[in-house]
Amino acid sequence: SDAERTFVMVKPDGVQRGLIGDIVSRFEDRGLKMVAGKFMQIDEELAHEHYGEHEGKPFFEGLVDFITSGPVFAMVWEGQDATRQVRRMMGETDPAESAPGTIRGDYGLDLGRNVIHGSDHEDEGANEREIDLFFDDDELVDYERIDETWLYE
Ligand code: YYY
Ligand code: MG
Repeated sequence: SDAERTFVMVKPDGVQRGLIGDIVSRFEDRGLKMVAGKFMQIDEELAHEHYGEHEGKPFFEGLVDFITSGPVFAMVWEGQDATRQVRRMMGETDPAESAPGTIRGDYGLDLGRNVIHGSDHEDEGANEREIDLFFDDDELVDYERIDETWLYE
């Protein structure tokens, strides 16, 4: 398998609403492997770096206020085609446009409160950039899941 790593984060609304466990379970059940996880508070500087591509847009200040408003659960997930598969499981950016069965489609109604972040698979290298921004190298753990030989041909 061509294993790939992607950055995922339960946003402050997801944490406050008690959705961490469910979201982690969805990725675990899919066969993805968690290789890093950190419960943390994002400060203003990290928020600006993480969402730098959106600086200047009308929703930017609200987005920074929201993402710094409470704890988040940052993770790195590994697996075949992980970045794209996580985005598919998340749904669309707007929960109102997200299919039921997706995370945003099951748990959100409002664009500005969409529960989860995942690296953009259409933005080359976004996954590695975001992993580096949130985690030190020694926070990423190499190990095998017992079901790995059954998950991949
Ligand atoms: O990658 P993704 O989170 O799906 O969407 P982005 O276009 O990168 O926007 C980041 C974040 O900003 C989005 O999750 C919600 C918020 N946002 C917003 O509040 N209003 C918009 N018109 C667009 C995005
Ligand atoms: Mg994005």
